[in-house]
Amino acid sequence: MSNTTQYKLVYFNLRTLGEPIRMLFKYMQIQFEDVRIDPAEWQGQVRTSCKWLKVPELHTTDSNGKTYCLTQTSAICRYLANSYPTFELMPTDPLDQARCDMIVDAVQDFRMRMKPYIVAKYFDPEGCSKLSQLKKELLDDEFWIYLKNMDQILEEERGDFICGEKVRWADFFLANFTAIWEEIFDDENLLKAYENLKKQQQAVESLPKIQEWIKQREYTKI
Ligand SMILES: N[C@@H](CCC(=O)N[C@@H](CS)C(=O)NCC(=O)O)C(=O)O
Repeated sequence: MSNTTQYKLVYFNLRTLGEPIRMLFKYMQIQFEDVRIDPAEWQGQVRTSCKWLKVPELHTTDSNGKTYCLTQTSAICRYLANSYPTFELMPTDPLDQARCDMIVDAVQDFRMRMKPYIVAKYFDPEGCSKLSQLKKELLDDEFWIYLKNMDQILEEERGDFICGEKVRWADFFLANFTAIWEEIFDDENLLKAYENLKKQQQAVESLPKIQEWIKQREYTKI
């Protein structure tokens, strides 16, 4: 991969699915254009200009001027990890690769499950009335199973990260979402019973380049 490749990330002014990609760029110190769409402008031409009517999109231009538009967050993350092997963000062991995919897919499943709660909390002016019931349904039902299973996957490894002592691409994804979950449920003790998840989040946030990025980035609720 040429280091003259240019990157443009298109996403909303949110952390959610854009942030794991931004963190990868920041960790590897690779320049990228961080385009943030105003949600008010999303409907209409901005939306239809997106290949699959969804963001994130990663536009790349290589040193020969060839351009690509990549979609699907985990595909973009894996592409970046594979493009710069010196950072060892893509594990070589197939089991570790599966561990990364398993965690990221579980987070994505739960993200979909949470959508009604997020819409009620942040995007529906009348959502307040439904919020406590939706929160109860999520927390009483599946959420703890997801947290417990992910915590156990981390427990199997002797290190702070998903695959042990070395940070991998999926670590940015997981740490981003556990931090968001603590905030959207207004509960800084959400991970108290899931020590391995908390340790993983803190290990990612303590990486010097990530620490620097967290200090400088604009705060967004999700
Ligand atoms: N599977 C896709 C999901 C992308 C997605 O759902 N993006 C949302 C933002 S988080 C979006 O574009 N929503 C606007 C819409 O659906 O109109 C991925 O992982 O990138």
